[in-house]
Amino acid sequence: MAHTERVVILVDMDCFYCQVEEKLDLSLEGKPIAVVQYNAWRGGGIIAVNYPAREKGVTRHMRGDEAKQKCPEIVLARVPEVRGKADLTKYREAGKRVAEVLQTFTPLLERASVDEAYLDVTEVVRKRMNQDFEKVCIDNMQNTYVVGCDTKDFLYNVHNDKEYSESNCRLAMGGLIAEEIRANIYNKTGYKCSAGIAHNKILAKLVCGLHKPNKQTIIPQESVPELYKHLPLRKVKSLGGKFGDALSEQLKITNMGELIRFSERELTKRFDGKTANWLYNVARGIDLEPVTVRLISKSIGCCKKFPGRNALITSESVEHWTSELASEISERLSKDLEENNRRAKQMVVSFAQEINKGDVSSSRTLPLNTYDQIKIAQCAFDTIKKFCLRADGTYKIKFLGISVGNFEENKNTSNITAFFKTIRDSKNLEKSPVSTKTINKENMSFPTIPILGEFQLSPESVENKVCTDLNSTLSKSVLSLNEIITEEKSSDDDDGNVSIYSATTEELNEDTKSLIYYEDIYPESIASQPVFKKNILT
Ligand code: DCP
Repeated sequence: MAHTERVVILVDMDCFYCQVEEKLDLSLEGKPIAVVQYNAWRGGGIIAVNYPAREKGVTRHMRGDEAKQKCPEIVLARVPEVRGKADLTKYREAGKRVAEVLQTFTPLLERASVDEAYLDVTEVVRKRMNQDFEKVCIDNMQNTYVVGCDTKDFLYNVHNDKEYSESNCRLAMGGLIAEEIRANIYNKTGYKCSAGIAHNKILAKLVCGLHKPNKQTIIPQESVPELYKHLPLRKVKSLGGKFGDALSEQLKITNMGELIRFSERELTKRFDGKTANWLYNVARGIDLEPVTVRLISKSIGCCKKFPGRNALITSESVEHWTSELASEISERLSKDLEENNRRAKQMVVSFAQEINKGDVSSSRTLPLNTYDQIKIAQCAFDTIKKFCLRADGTYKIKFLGISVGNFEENKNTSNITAFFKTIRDSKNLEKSPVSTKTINKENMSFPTIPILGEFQLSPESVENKVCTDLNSTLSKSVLSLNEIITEEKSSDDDDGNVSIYSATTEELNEDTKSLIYYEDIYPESIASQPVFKKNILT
Protein backbone atom coordinates (compact mmCIF):
# COMPACT_ATOMS: atom_id res chain seq x y z
CA MET A 1 0.00 0.00 0.00
CA ALA A 2 1.41 3.41 -0.96
CA HIS A 3 2.12 5.61 2.00
CA THR A 4 -0.53 8.09 0.82
CA GLU A 5 -3.17 5.37 0.58
CA ARG A 6 -4.21 5.45 4.22
CA VAL A 7 -6.44 8.04 5.86
CA VAL A 8 -5.81 8.49 9.58
CA ILE A 9 -7.74 10.75 11.92
CA LEU A 10 -6.52 11.82 15.34
CA VAL A 11 -9.31 12.97 17.64
CA ASP A 12 -8.17 14.98 20.67
CA MET A 13 -10.62 16.35 23.21
CA ASP A 14 -10.35 20.06 23.97
CA CYS A 15 -9.25 21.03 27.51
CA PHE A 16 -10.62 17.69 28.52
CA TYR A 17 -10.68 17.75 32.32
CA CYS A 18 -12.23 21.24 32.22
CA GLN A 19 -14.98 20.01 29.92
CA VAL A 20 -15.66 17.11 32.26
CA GLU A 21 -15.98 19.54 35.17
CA GLU A 22 -18.27 21.80 33.13
CA LYS A 23 -20.60 18.95 32.26
CA LEU A 24 -20.83 17.94 35.90
CA ASP A 25 -21.65 21.48 37.01
CA LEU A 26 -23.59 23.34 34.35
CA SER A 27 -23.21 26.63 36.23
CA LEU A 28 -19.57 26.62 35.09
CA GLU A 29 -20.45 26.81 31.41
CA GLY A 30 -18.73 29.69 29.59
CA LYS A 31 -16.67 30.67 32.65
CA PRO A 32 -12.88 30.57 32.77
CA ILE A 33 -11.94 27.31 34.49
CA ALA A 34 -8.80 25.49 35.43
CA VAL A 35 -8.47 22.08 37.03
CA VAL A 36 -5.94 21.94 39.87
CA GLN A 37 -4.41 19.16 41.79
CA TYR A 38 -4.69 20.91 45.06
CA ASN A 39 -1.95 21.16 47.60
CA ALA A 40 -1.12 23.84 50.09
CA TRP A 41 1.74 25.27 48.03
CA ARG A 42 0.39 28.31 46.22
CA GLY A 43 -2.97 26.85 45.45
CA GLY A 44 -1.87 23.60 43.85
CA GLY A 45 -0.71 22.77 40.34
CA ILE A 46 -2.85 23.43 37.29
CA ILE A 47 -3.26 20.47 34.97
CA ALA A 48 -5.97 21.74 32.59
CA VAL A 49 -7.11 25.18 31.48
CA ASN A 50 -10.18 25.92 29.40
CA TYR A 51 -10.08 28.31 26.47
CA PRO A 52 -11.71 31.37 28.14
CA ALA A 53 -9.06 31.11 30.88
CA ARG A 54 -6.28 30.71 28.30
CA GLU A 55 -7.42 33.98 26.75
CA LYS A 56 -6.72 35.63 30.10
CA GLY A 57 -3.18 34.27 30.11
CA VAL A 58 -3.64 31.28 32.40
CA THR A 59 -1.44 28.33 31.46
CA ARG A 60 -1.08 24.72 32.59
CA HIS A 61 2.12 25.07 34.53
CA MET A 62 0.92 27.87 36.79
CA ARG A 63 -0.02 27.44 40.40
CA GLY A 64 -3.64 28.08 41.43
CA ASP A 65 -2.69 31.37 43.13
CA GLU A 66 -0.97 32.67 40.02
CA ALA A 67 -4.02 31.84 37.91
CA LYS A 68 -6.20 33.83 40.32
CA GLN A 69 -3.90 36.80 39.90
CA LYS A 70 -4.09 36.61 36.11
CA CYS A 71 -7.82 36.00 36.04
CA PRO A 72 -9.58 36.77 39.34
CA GLU A 73 -12.91 35.35 38.15
CA ILE A 74 -11.40 31.95 37.31
CA VAL A 75 -13.05 28.88 38.82
CA LEU A 76 -10.51 26.39 40.11
CA ALA A 77 -11.94 22.88 40.09
CA ARG A 78 -10.03 20.48 42.31
CA VAL A 79 -9.20 16.94 41.28
CA PRO A 80 -10.83 14.78 43.95
CA GLU A 81 -8.57 12.84 46.26
CA VAL A 82 -8.84 9.29 47.45
CA ARG A 83 -6.20 7.68 49.65
CA GLY A 84 -4.38 10.99 49.81
CA LYS A 85 -3.92 11.22 46.05
CA ALA A 86 -5.67 12.22 42.88
CA ASP A 87 -8.74 10.22 41.89
CA LEU A 88 -9.13 10.39 38.12
CA THR A 89 -12.11 8.07 37.81
CA LYS A 90 -14.52 10.67 36.42
CA TYR A 91 -12.09 11.71 33.67
CA ARG A 92 -11.39 8.12 32.74
CA GLU A 93 -15.09 7.31 32.57
CA ALA A 94 -15.68 10.35 30.34
CA GLY A 95 -12.84 9.20 28.08
CA LYS A 96 -14.44 5.78 27.80
CA ARG A 97 -17.78 7.28 26.73
CA VAL A 98 -15.99 9.17 23.95
CA ALA A 99 -14.21 5.96 22.85
CA GLU A 100 -17.56 4.21 22.63
CA VAL A 101 -18.77 6.82 20.16
CA LEU A 102 -15.56 6.54 18.13
CA GLN A 103 -15.97 2.80 17.90
CA THR A 104 -19.21 3.22 15.98
CA PHE A 105 -17.18 4.71 13.10
CA THR A 106 -14.48 2.08 12.77
CA PRO A 107 -13.13 -0.85 14.75
CA LEU A 108 -9.64 0.33 13.75
CA LEU A 109 -9.34 2.55 16.76
CA GLU A 110 -6.26 3.12 18.90
CA ARG A 111 -6.74 4.98 22.13
CA ALA A 112 -3.53 6.88 22.72
CA SER A 113 -4.47 8.44 26.05
CA VAL A 114 -7.46 9.31 28.18
CA ASP A 115 -8.62 11.93 25.66
CA GLU A 116 -6.94 11.05 22.38
CA ALA A 117 -7.49 8.34 19.77
CA TYR A 118 -6.33 7.46 16.27
CA LEU A 119 -8.79 6.08 13.76
CA ASP A 120 -7.76 4.40 10.52
CA VAL A 121 -10.68 5.30 8.26
CA THR A 122 -9.09 4.14 4.98
CA GLU A 123 -11.78 1.53 4.40
CA VAL A 124 -14.63 3.84 5.42
CA VAL A 125 -13.31 6.47 3.02
CA ARG A 126 -13.03 3.92 0.19
CA LYS A 127 -16.62 2.82 0.66
CA ARG A 128 -17.98 6.34 0.70
CA MET A 129 -15.94 7.78 -2.16
CA ASN A 130 -18.52 6.98 -4.81
CA GLN A 131 -21.82 7.47 -3.09
CA ASP A 132 -20.99 10.42 -0.80
CA PHE A 133 -18.33 12.47 -2.52
CA GLU A 134 -20.83 15.22 -3.30
CA LYS A 135 -21.22 15.77 0.44
CA VAL A 136 -17.57 16.81 0.61
CA CYS A 137 -18.35 20.52 0.38
CA ILE A 138 -17.79 23.67 2.38
CA ASP A 139 -21.32 23.64 3.86
CA ASN A 140 -20.53 20.34 5.53
CA MET A 141 -16.98 21.30 6.41
CA GLN A 142 -17.33 24.65 8.11
CA ASN A 143 -14.79 23.79 10.79
CA THR A 144 -12.12 22.39 8.51
CA TYR A 145 -8.76 23.95 7.74
CA VAL A 146 -6.19 22.72 5.23
CA VAL A 147 -2.44 23.19 5.73
CA GLY A 148 -0.94 25.16 2.84
CA CYS A 149 -4.15 26.29 1.15
CA ASP A 150 -7.56 27.72 1.61
CA THR A 151 -10.23 25.14 2.44
CA LYS A 152 -12.53 26.36 -0.36
CA ASP A 153 -9.73 26.07 -2.94
CA PHE A 154 -8.85 22.62 -1.68
CA LEU A 155 -12.44 21.46 -1.97
CA TYR A 156 -12.81 23.08 -5.40
CA ASN A 157 -9.73 21.24 -6.61
CA VAL A 158 -10.77 17.83 -5.32
CA HIS A 159 -14.00 18.14 -7.29
CA ASN A 160 -12.85 19.93 -10.43
CA ASP A 161 -9.15 19.48 -11.04
CA LYS A 162 -8.53 16.18 -12.79
CA GLU A 163 -4.82 16.47 -12.05
CA TYR A 164 -5.41 16.84 -8.33
CA SER A 165 -4.14 13.76 -6.57
CA GLU A 166 -6.51 11.00 -5.58
CA SER A 167 -4.87 10.94 -2.19
CA ASN A 168 -6.13 14.50 -1.59
CA CYS A 169 -9.65 13.41 -2.55
CA ARG A 170 -9.39 10.68 0.08
CA LEU A 171 -8.17 13.17 2.66
CA ALA A 172 -11.10 15.44 1.83
CA MET A 173 -13.49 12.55 2.41
CA GLY A 174 -11.61 11.86 5.64
CA GLY A 175 -12.28 15.48 6.57
CA LEU A 176 -16.01 15.02 6.05
CA ILE A 177 -15.94 11.87 8.20
CA ALA A 178 -14.00 13.73 10.91
CA GLU A 179 -16.67 16.47 10.94
CA GLU A 180 -19.31 13.75 11.39
CA ILE A 181 -17.32 12.05 14.14
CA ARG A 182 -16.89 15.30 16.05
CA ALA A 183 -20.57 16.22 15.70
CA ASN A 184 -21.50 12.75 16.92
CA ILE A 185 -19.25 12.98 19.96
CA TYR A 186 -20.80 16.33 20.80
CA ASN A 187 -24.36 15.07 20.37
CA LYS A 188 -23.81 11.95 22.44
CA THR A 189 -21.53 13.23 25.19
CA GLY A 190 -21.65 17.03 25.08
CA TYR A 191 -17.84 17.23 24.68
CA LYS A 192 -16.04 19.21 22.00
CA CYS A 193 -12.89 18.03 20.31
CA SER A 194 -10.43 18.78 17.54
CA ALA A 195 -9.07 16.49 14.84
CA GLY A 196 -6.14 16.05 12.49
CA ILE A 197 -6.60 14.29 9.15
CA ALA A 198 -3.56 12.91 7.33
CA HIS A 199 -2.05 9.89 5.65
CA ASN A 200 -0.37 8.79 8.86
CA LYS A 201 -0.34 9.10 12.62
CA ILE A 202 2.59 11.47 12.97
CA LEU A 203 1.12 14.06 10.62
CA ALA A 204 -2.40 13.67 12.03
CA LYS A 205 -1.01 14.38 15.50
CA LEU A 206 1.03 17.37 14.34
CA VAL A 207 -1.89 19.13 12.67
CA CYS A 208 -4.62 18.21 15.14
CA GLY A 209 -3.85 21.11 17.44
CA LEU A 210 -3.28 23.76 14.78
CA HIS A 211 -6.80 25.14 15.01
CA LYS A 212 -7.99 24.14 18.45
CA PRO A 213 -10.59 24.27 19.92
CA ASN A 214 -13.47 22.56 18.15
CA LYS A 215 -11.85 22.64 14.72
CA GLN A 216 -10.03 20.20 12.48
CA THR A 217 -7.12 20.34 10.08
CA ILE A 218 -6.24 18.35 6.97
CA ILE A 219 -2.66 18.06 5.76
CA PRO A 220 -2.15 17.20 2.10
CA GLN A 221 1.15 15.39 1.61
CA GLU A 222 2.54 18.20 -0.55
CA SER A 223 2.10 20.65 2.36
CA VAL A 224 4.55 18.76 4.60
CA PRO A 225 7.45 21.16 3.78
CA GLU A 226 5.22 24.08 4.77
CA LEU A 227 4.31 22.39 8.06
CA TYR A 228 7.92 21.49 8.78
CA LYS A 229 9.46 24.83 7.86
CA HIS A 230 9.46 26.20 11.40
CA LEU A 231 8.46 23.11 13.34
CA PRO A 232 10.83 22.33 16.25
CA LEU A 233 12.12 18.75 16.24
CA ARG A 234 10.74 18.14 19.72
CA LYS A 235 7.15 18.47 18.48
CA VAL A 236 7.43 15.19 16.60
CA LYS A 237 6.59 12.00 18.45
CA SER A 238 9.78 10.27 19.63
CA LEU A 239 11.87 13.41 19.15
CA GLY A 240 10.64 15.15 22.28
CA GLY A 241 13.18 13.66 24.68
CA LYS A 242 16.81 12.80 24.88
CA PHE A 243 16.89 11.24 21.44
CA GLY A 244 15.59 14.48 19.90
CA ASP A 245 18.25 16.43 21.80
CA ALA A 246 20.97 14.09 20.61
CA LEU A 247 19.71 14.35 17.04
CA SER A 248 19.66 18.11 17.23
CA GLU A 249 23.18 18.20 18.60
CA GLN A 250 24.65 15.70 16.18
CA LEU A 251 23.12 17.14 13.04
CA LYS A 252 23.23 20.74 14.27
CA ILE A 253 19.61 21.30 13.38
CA THR A 254 16.64 22.55 15.38
CA ASN A 255 13.62 22.15 13.17
CA MET A 256 12.07 19.45 11.04
CA GLY A 257 12.55 21.34 7.80
CA GLU A 258 16.31 20.94 8.15
CA LEU A 259 16.21 17.17 8.52
CA ILE A 260 15.45 16.64 4.84
CA ARG A 261 18.99 17.74 3.95
CA PHE A 262 20.38 14.43 5.21
CA SER A 263 20.49 11.39 2.96
CA GLU A 264 19.69 7.98 4.40
CA ARG A 265 23.36 7.10 4.03
CA GLU A 266 24.45 10.07 6.07
CA LEU A 267 21.91 9.22 8.73
CA THR A 268 23.07 5.60 8.80
CA LYS A 269 26.57 6.78 9.65
CA ARG A 270 25.24 8.29 12.85
CA PHE A 271 22.32 6.08 13.81
CA ASP A 272 21.40 2.41 13.51
CA GLY A 273 19.72 1.36 10.27
CA LYS A 274 16.19 1.27 11.63
CA THR A 275 16.45 4.70 13.23
CA ALA A 276 18.10 6.19 10.14
CA ASN A 277 15.33 4.85 7.93
CA TRP A 278 12.66 6.17 10.27
CA LEU A 279 14.30 9.62 10.34
CA TYR A 280 14.68 9.66 6.57
CA ASN A 281 11.00 8.88 6.13
CA VAL A 282 9.69 11.17 8.81
CA ALA A 283 11.65 14.06 7.28
CA ARG A 284 9.49 13.51 4.20
CA GLY A 285 6.24 13.19 6.13
CA ILE A 286 6.20 9.42 5.78
CA ASP A 287 5.26 7.29 8.76
CA LEU A 288 4.32 3.67 8.24
CA GLU A 289 3.28 2.86 11.80
CA PRO A 290 -0.14 1.26 11.67
CA VAL A 291 -3.10 2.23 13.80
CA THR A 292 -3.14 -0.69 16.23
CA VAL A 293 -6.49 -1.60 17.65
CA ARG A 294 -6.34 -0.64 21.29
CA LEU A 295 -9.33 0.38 23.31
CA ILE A 296 -7.83 -0.16 26.67
CA SER A 297 -4.52 0.93 28.01
CA LYS A 298 -1.55 -1.41 27.94
CA SER A 299 -0.75 -0.68 31.53
CA ILE A 300 -2.38 0.56 34.69
CA GLY A 301 -0.25 2.70 36.90
CA CYS A 302 -0.25 5.11 39.76
CA CYS A 303 2.45 7.04 41.51
CA LYS A 304 3.08 9.70 44.07
CA LYS A 305 5.85 12.24 44.48
CA PHE A 306 7.28 13.29 47.79
CA PRO A 307 9.27 16.40 47.00
CA GLY A 308 11.54 18.33 49.38
CA ARG A 309 10.55 17.99 52.98
CA ASN A 310 7.82 15.50 52.07
CA ALA A 311 10.43 12.82 51.31
CA LEU A 312 9.56 9.52 52.99
CA ILE A 313 12.01 8.80 55.79
CA THR A 314 10.48 6.15 58.01
CA SER A 315 9.71 2.57 57.21
CA GLU A 316 6.10 3.15 58.33
CA SER A 317 5.59 5.98 55.86
CA VAL A 318 7.06 3.92 53.02
CA GLU A 319 4.81 1.01 53.92
CA HIS A 320 1.83 3.28 54.21
CA TRP A 321 2.25 4.79 50.74
CA THR A 322 3.15 1.49 49.15
CA SER A 323 -0.05 0.13 50.59
CA GLU A 324 -2.07 3.08 49.26
CA LEU A 325 -0.66 2.62 45.77
CA ALA A 326 -1.22 -1.14 45.91
CA SER A 327 -4.76 -0.58 47.05
CA GLU A 328 -5.52 1.62 44.05
CA ILE A 329 -3.81 -0.77 41.64
CA SER A 330 -5.67 -3.74 43.06
CA GLU A 331 -9.01 -1.94 42.81
CA ARG A 332 -8.39 -0.84 39.24
CA LEU A 333 -7.16 -4.30 38.30
CA SER A 334 -10.32 -5.92 39.59
CA LYS A 335 -12.44 -3.48 37.59
CA ASP A 336 -10.27 -4.11 34.55
CA LEU A 337 -10.65 -7.87 34.91
CA GLU A 338 -14.40 -7.50 35.08
CA GLU A 339 -14.58 -5.13 32.11
CA ASN A 340 -11.90 -6.53 29.84
CA ASN A 341 -11.44 -10.14 30.90
CA ARG A 342 -7.66 -9.88 30.98
CA ARG A 343 -4.99 -10.34 33.59
CA ALA A 344 -1.81 -8.36 34.12
CA LYS A 345 1.26 -10.56 34.38
CA GLN A 346 3.91 -8.01 35.24
CA MET A 347 4.41 -5.30 37.79
CA VAL A 348 6.91 -2.46 37.73
CA VAL A 349 7.89 -0.81 40.98
CA SER A 350 9.47 2.60 40.42
CA PHE A 351 11.19 4.75 42.98
CA ALA A 352 13.41 7.77 43.27
CA GLN A 353 15.61 8.34 46.28
CA GLU A 354 18.04 10.99 47.33
CA ILE A 355 21.66 9.89 47.42
CA ASN A 356 24.44 12.39 48.07
CA LYS A 357 22.02 15.27 47.45
CA GLY A 358 21.10 13.96 44.01
CA ASP A 359 17.93 12.11 43.05
CA VAL A 360 18.44 8.60 41.74
CA SER A 361 15.54 6.94 39.99
CA SER A 362 15.10 3.32 39.14
CA SER A 363 12.51 0.63 38.67
CA ARG A 364 12.22 -3.11 39.04
CA THR A 365 10.09 -5.49 37.05
CA LEU A 366 8.44 -8.37 38.84
CA PRO A 367 6.05 -11.11 37.81
CA LEU A 368 2.50 -10.54 39.00
CA ASN A 369 0.57 -13.64 40.00
CA THR A 370 -2.05 -12.15 42.25
CA TYR A 371 -4.35 -9.16 42.40
CA ASP A 372 -4.43 -9.25 46.16
CA GLN A 373 -3.77 -5.79 47.52
CA ILE A 374 -1.81 -6.94 50.52
CA LYS A 375 0.45 -9.20 48.50
CA ILE A 376 1.09 -6.52 45.92
CA ALA A 377 1.88 -4.04 48.70
CA GLN A 378 4.21 -6.45 50.41
CA CYS A 379 6.04 -7.32 47.24
CA ALA A 380 6.47 -3.65 46.31
CA PHE A 381 7.59 -2.77 49.81
CA ASP A 382 10.15 -5.58 49.89
CA THR A 383 11.57 -4.36 46.61
CA ILE A 384 11.77 -0.77 47.80
CA LYS A 385 13.29 -1.81 51.08
CA LYS A 386 15.89 -3.86 49.32
CA PHE A 387 17.05 -0.96 47.17
CA CYS A 388 16.34 2.07 49.30
CA LEU A 389 16.92 1.24 52.95
CA ARG A 390 19.91 3.26 54.16
CA ALA A 391 22.66 2.36 56.57
CA ASP A 392 20.96 4.17 59.45
CA GLY A 393 17.66 2.33 58.90
CA THR A 394 15.91 5.25 57.26
CA TYR A 395 14.84 6.07 53.73
CA LYS A 396 14.86 9.22 51.63
CA ILE A 397 12.26 8.47 49.01
CA LYS A 398 11.07 11.19 46.65
CA PHE A 399 8.86 9.19 44.35
CA LEU A 400 7.00 5.89 44.39
CA GLY A 401 5.09 4.25 41.57
CA ILE A 402 3.50 0.93 40.82
CA SER A 403 2.30 -0.01 37.39
CA VAL A 404 1.14 -3.28 35.94
CA GLY A 405 1.01 -4.54 32.39
CA ASN A 406 1.71 -7.46 30.05
CA PHE A 407 -1.95 -8.32 29.99
CA GLU A 408 -3.11 -11.70 28.84
CA GLU A 409 -6.62 -12.91 28.18
CA ASN A 410 -8.12 -14.33 31.34
CA LYS A 411 -8.87 -17.93 30.50
CA ASN A 412 -9.64 -18.90 34.04
CA THR A 413 -13.21 -17.60 34.06
CA SER A 414 -14.44 -20.28 36.46
CA ASN A 415 -12.26 -18.76 39.12
CA ILE A 416 -13.66 -15.28 38.73
CA THR A 417 -16.12 -15.65 41.56
CA ALA A 418 -13.40 -16.87 43.85
CA PHE A 419 -11.25 -14.04 42.72
CA PHE A 420 -13.84 -11.41 43.55
CA LYS A 421 -14.27 -13.00 46.92
CA THR A 422 -10.55 -12.46 47.49
CA ILE A 423 -10.90 -8.87 46.42
CA ARG A 424 -13.86 -8.38 48.76
CA ASP A 425 -11.96 -10.00 51.58
CA SER A 426 -8.90 -7.92 50.97
CA LYS A 427 -11.02 -4.76 50.91
CA ASN A 428 -12.11 -5.47 54.44
CA LEU A 429 -8.49 -5.16 55.39
CA GLU A 430 -7.99 -1.99 53.42
CA LYS A 431 -8.58 0.34 56.30
CA SER A 432 -5.65 -0.85 58.32
CA PRO A 433 -2.35 0.10 56.76
CA VAL A 434 -0.12 -2.82 56.00
CA SER A 435 2.32 -3.43 58.75
CA THR A 436 5.09 -5.95 58.96
CA LYS A 437 3.27 -7.61 61.84
CA THR A 438 0.12 -8.34 59.88
CA ILE A 439 1.89 -9.62 56.81
CA ASN A 440 3.06 -13.12 56.73
CA LYS A 441 5.99 -13.61 54.43
CA GLU A 442 4.67 -16.99 53.37
CA ASN A 443 1.73 -15.26 51.74
CA MET A 444 4.03 -13.89 49.12
CA SER A 445 3.17 -15.40 45.81
CA PHE A 446 5.65 -13.60 43.64
CA PRO A 447 9.26 -13.55 44.58
CA THR A 448 11.32 -10.46 44.17
CA ILE A 449 13.75 -11.02 41.35
CA PRO A 450 17.20 -10.22 42.67
CA ILE A 451 18.00 -7.86 39.86
CA LEU A 452 21.12 -5.83 40.39
CA GLY A 453 21.29 -7.46 43.76
CA GLU A 454 24.80 -6.19 44.14
CA PHE A 455 23.44 -2.65 44.02
CA GLN A 456 21.42 -3.10 47.13
CA LEU A 457 21.91 -0.25 49.53
CA SER A 458 23.21 -2.31 52.35
CA PRO A 459 22.27 -1.18 55.84
CA GLU A 460 25.79 -1.90 57.02
CA SER A 461 27.51 0.46 54.69
CA VAL A 462 27.72 4.16 54.95
CA GLU A 463 26.21 6.13 52.10
CA ASN A 464 29.51 7.02 50.46
CA LYS A 465 30.65 3.46 50.50
CA VAL A 466 27.37 2.37 48.96
CA CYS A 467 27.85 4.84 46.19
CA THR A 468 31.42 3.76 45.52
CA ASP A 469 30.34 0.12 45.51
CA LEU A 470 27.50 0.90 43.20
CA ASN A 471 29.81 2.72 40.90
CA SER A 472 32.42 0.03 40.71
CA THR A 473 29.83 -2.72 40.33
CA LEU A 474 28.07 -0.72 37.71
CA SER A 475 31.15 -0.13 35.64
CA LYS A 476 32.22 -3.76 35.92
CA SER A 477 28.94 -5.46 35.29
CA VAL A 478 26.82 -3.13 33.30
CA LEU A 479 27.18 -5.08 30.10
CA SER A 480 26.41 -8.37 31.71
CA LEU A 481 23.27 -7.37 33.55
CA ASN A 482 20.54 -9.93 33.23
CA GLU A 483 17.65 -9.74 30.81
CA ILE A 484 15.49 -7.67 33.10
CA ILE A 485 17.79 -4.70 33.38
CA THR A 486 19.87 -4.17 30.28
CA GLU A 487 21.93 -1.40 28.97
CA GLU A 488 19.10 -0.46 26.69
CA LYS A 489 20.80 2.68 25.60
CA SER A 490 22.94 5.32 27.04
CA SER A 491 22.83 8.95 26.21
CA ASP A 492 23.77 12.28 27.57
CA ASP A 493 21.53 14.01 30.01
CA ASP A 494 20.88 17.70 29.73
CA ASP A 495 23.68 18.21 32.20
CA GLY A 496 26.07 15.97 30.30
CA ASN A 497 25.89 12.98 32.64
CA VAL A 498 25.71 9.56 31.11
CA SER A 499 22.65 7.63 32.16
CA ILE A 500 22.04 3.95 31.92
CA TYR A 501 18.49 3.10 31.12
CA SER A 502 16.64 0.08 32.24
CA ALA A 503 14.65 -1.70 29.59
CA THR A 504 11.93 -2.59 31.99
CA THR A 505 9.37 0.09 31.37
CA GLU A 506 10.04 0.06 27.68
CA GLU A 507 9.34 -3.65 27.56
CA LEU A 508 6.16 -3.02 29.40
CA ASN A 509 5.37 -0.32 26.89
CA GLU A 510 4.55 1.98 29.70
CA ASP A 511 1.75 4.39 29.11
CA THR A 512 3.55 7.24 30.77
CA LYS A 513 0.51 9.44 30.45
CA SER A 514 -1.28 7.25 32.91
CA LEU A 515 1.52 7.95 35.31
CA ILE A 516 1.96 11.64 34.79
CA TYR A 517 -1.57 12.53 35.62
CA TYR A 518 -1.08 12.12 39.29
CA GLU A 519 1.15 15.08 39.75
CA ASP A 520 1.39 18.54 38.37
CA ILE A 521 5.04 18.24 37.52
CA TYR A 522 5.92 15.52 35.05
CA PRO A 523 7.58 12.60 36.75
CA GLU A 524 7.65 11.20 33.23
CA SER A 525 11.39 11.10 33.16
CA ILE A 526 11.30 9.02 36.29
CA ALA A 527 8.56 6.72 35.12
CA SER A 528 9.76 6.07 31.63
CA GLN A 529 13.47 6.32 31.99
CA PRO A 530 14.65 4.75 35.17
CA VAL A 531 18.30 5.57 35.51
CA PHE A 532 21.35 5.16 37.58
CA LYS A 533 23.04 8.47 37.17
CA LYS A 534 26.77 8.13 37.08
CA ASN A 535 27.47 11.48 38.59
CA ILE A 536 25.57 10.49 41.68
CA LEU A 537 27.40 7.24 41.98
CA THR A 538 30.86 8.67 41.83
N1 DCP B 1 -3.28 16.19 32.07
C1 DCP B 1 -2.70 16.00 33.33
N2 DCP B 1 -1.39 16.28 33.56
C2 DCP B 1 -0.63 16.76 32.57
C3 DCP B 1 -1.18 16.93 31.28
C4 DCP B 1 -2.52 16.64 31.07
O1 DCP B 1 -3.38 15.56 34.24
N3 DCP B 1 0.62 17.06 32.82
C5 DCP B 1 -4.72 15.89 31.87
C6 DCP B 1 -5.56 17.15 31.90
C7 DCP B 1 -6.00 17.36 30.49
C8 DCP B 1 -5.95 15.97 29.89
O2 DCP B 1 -4.94 15.28 30.60
O3 DCP B 1 -7.29 17.95 30.40
C9 DCP B 1 -5.64 15.96 28.42
O4 DCP B 1 -4.38 16.59 28.20
P1 DCP B 1 -4.07 17.39 26.90
O5 DCP B 1 -2.60 17.54 26.81
O6 DCP B 1 -4.78 16.77 25.72
O7 DCP B 1 -4.64 18.86 27.15
P2 DCP B 1 -6.12 19.40 27.26
O8 DCP B 1 -7.12 18.40 26.73
O9 DCP B 1 -6.36 19.89 28.65
O10 DCP B 1 -6.08 20.70 26.35
P3 DCP B 1 -5.99 20.83 24.76
O11 DCP B 1 -7.29 21.39 24.32
O12 DCP B 1 -4.85 21.77 24.52
O13 DCP B 1 -5.73 19.45 24.19
